[in-house]
Amino acid sequence: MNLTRESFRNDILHHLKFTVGKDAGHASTYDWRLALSFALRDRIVEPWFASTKDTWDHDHKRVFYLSMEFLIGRILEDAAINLGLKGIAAAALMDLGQDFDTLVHDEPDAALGNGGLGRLAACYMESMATLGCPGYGYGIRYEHGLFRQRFETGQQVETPEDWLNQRHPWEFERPESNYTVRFKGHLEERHGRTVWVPGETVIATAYDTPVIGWEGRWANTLRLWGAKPTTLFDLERFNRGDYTAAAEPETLARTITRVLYPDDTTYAGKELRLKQEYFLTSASIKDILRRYLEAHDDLTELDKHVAIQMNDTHPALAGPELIRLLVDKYNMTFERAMEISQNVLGYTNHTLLPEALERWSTWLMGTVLPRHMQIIEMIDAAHQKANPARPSSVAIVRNNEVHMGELAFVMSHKVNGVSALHTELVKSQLFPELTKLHPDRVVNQTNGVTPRRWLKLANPGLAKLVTDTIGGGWEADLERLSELEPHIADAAFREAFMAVKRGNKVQTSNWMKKVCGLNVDPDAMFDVQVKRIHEYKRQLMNVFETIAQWHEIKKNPEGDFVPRVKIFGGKSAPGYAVAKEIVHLINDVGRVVNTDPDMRGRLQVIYPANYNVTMAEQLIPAADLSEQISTAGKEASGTGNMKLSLNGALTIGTLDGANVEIREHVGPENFFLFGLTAEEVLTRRKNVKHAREAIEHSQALKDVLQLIAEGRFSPDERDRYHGLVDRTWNSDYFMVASDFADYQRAQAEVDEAFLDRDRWARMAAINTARMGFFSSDRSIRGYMDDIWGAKSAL
Ligand code: CR1
Repeated sequence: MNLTRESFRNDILHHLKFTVGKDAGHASTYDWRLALSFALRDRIVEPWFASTKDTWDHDHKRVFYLSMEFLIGRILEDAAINLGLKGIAAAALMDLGQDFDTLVHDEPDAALGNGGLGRLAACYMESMATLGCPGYGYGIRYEHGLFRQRFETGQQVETPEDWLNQRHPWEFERPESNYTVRFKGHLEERHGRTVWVPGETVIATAYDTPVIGWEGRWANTLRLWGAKPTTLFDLERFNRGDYTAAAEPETLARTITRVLYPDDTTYAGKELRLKQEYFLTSASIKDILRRYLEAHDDLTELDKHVAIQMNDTHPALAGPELIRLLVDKYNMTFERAMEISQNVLGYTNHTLLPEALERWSTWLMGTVLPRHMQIIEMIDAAHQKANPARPSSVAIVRNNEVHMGELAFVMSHKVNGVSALHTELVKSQLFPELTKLHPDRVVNQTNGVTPRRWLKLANPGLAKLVTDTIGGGWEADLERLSELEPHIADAAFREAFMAVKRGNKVQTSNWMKKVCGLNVDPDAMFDVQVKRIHEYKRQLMNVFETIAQWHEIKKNPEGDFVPRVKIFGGKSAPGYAVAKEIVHLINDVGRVVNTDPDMRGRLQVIYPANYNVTMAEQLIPAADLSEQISTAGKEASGTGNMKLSLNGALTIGTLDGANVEIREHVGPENFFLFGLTAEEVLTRRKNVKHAREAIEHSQALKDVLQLIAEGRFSPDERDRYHGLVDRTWNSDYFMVASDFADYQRAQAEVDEAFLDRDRWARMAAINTARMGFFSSDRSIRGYMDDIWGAKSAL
């Protein structure tokens, strides 16, 4: 179908009239945005059908990615770019008196995730479509995504996110695709079989969003489950006038998909969360088997045609659920069912933090999912029997708890970590005993990010420079960025590279003026730390360094300082008091710094509220310095680190997660390394006085803690941070004190490098040129080859 500016204009007008129900004279930005989205969506439908048909016709192996989170962000521009229609769409809109960018900015983020884990799932969906890997994402259609963050007197306040209050133009509701999901009740033995008589049921209904790959050559489906009651309402009670009781079934169902749990680092043990996890898993597994049985009849061959990936342990009930269906519904023996399930399943581990590893009390599991509790015990017993050497300390069920990590490990043929270092730690620290029993099971797949969104869309200036320099095609072959390298010797190229960066910084300065009301100098160094607020990520160390810098300038107001804008972005989990205190401190320090005339042209702190995917697209292309400063051994991979480096920011970072590999790729001379290694952290922690000794050694840090303790940043409540200062002196589990001096040393090197504009330009350009490895296309190829046994259909 030949698409022109004129025909696309007509498509938009058609949808405005017939789908949105507005005429051009009375249409709002929202109406136009919907019309544009529908017109673009039409263009996805053909390749989407074609991909589905191709998969059926050729019986391609399908990959199913089960994830409690998909942090997609906006869809419109991404779809336009992948379809190659951004130019035509913008031109057609111009004819209609509308502005493409304005419509793009009207779209709310689909914020169905917390942070890296959810955003990784979104990048992987896009890469699978780009590579023609036949696949489906399965998730939950949360009514409310991640909360909105506001600051009130510097403190985080959460309000509900409401993306579904508007029409969501990208999805197709599939009321015919629904499954009953059961909870609670009891088990009965009937004719030698176990029968689960449920106590509660809800219906999972599918909502499909097509995911279009680069150049529209292939499209996959993201299937999100919504919950509906099995009986609409209790008519008898309604007629009696008891309206609340009458609505009970509806309330029960809607509660399940009401909200995304806003924490990615702690395990809460809440019944509702377990129900959500089972809801996702059960509906998805049933859907997978239904689709399989439409074309095959031998369930023992499932692994030849199906691969299921569990994104962390959240969908780890996939193992017991698959076994349950194979045994209870399809009459297979337990042993056979377990073997088949293991061949089909894979498990990605995303964290070593003990507080994030899911465990459920056997009581809760037995109450909510009685049949699954039984099957889990059978899995555990079978695994123990097959591996007599297995110590009881790694049993799936121990101390009256079901350990989801061990369950996922045992039920998978492959377990993967998300960076080289993390994978080694998964083997040596998290699952040492299980790795001994199954030495080939744990493999590495270093994370990646999609260059379509994180370069082409987010940084059009740099994308254009890349294309002008090495030609097109890098979008789907990111290793080609290395062809930039010879051009870096050329002064004109470096100029152009820096001009793009400056343009992005000017644009971001204007944006900051709008959202924070502050004038920011685009020639200052943009020093960026954007990610969830967590102690292990050590935003606190960054604030301490900011205070130290402020103090330096105060002591020497006539001195020469490299001007810096400290930019923070990120949300704290609502119940995470220590992280909220850090949020408060950043804002408190910001207020003092930003109103101090001595800081003018030298130091600023910017912390725009409500960091999300869209804000990341704004900030990352404007960054000069990328802060990747987690306590070594704690950040499984990181993906923001990749996005920033890809966009020409230099990293100051520890040897943690994927930083290690980024540094190897960009070269140690183009990376500001500091800090203890993962091993050194463990040794140092044995010294109970590690913090005290480090503070005694650093006058700067001592001063910082003194200033905070005196209430210099909280004059309205001088003792506000006494607890924080006290913890830093006396416990400091995340080693802020121990790494501080070396961090300051590295920051001084950053300043020096930044002063030499040309040297900085080389280093920044080299970062971009050497980031080809970190494309999520490379990651997905790794999964396809090493874990899924899936082939590209293209
Ligand atoms: C990790 O903390 C990693 C992402 C994606 C996070 C981060 O380092 O980049 O996963 N883990 O792999 C997580 O959210 C629940 O665990």
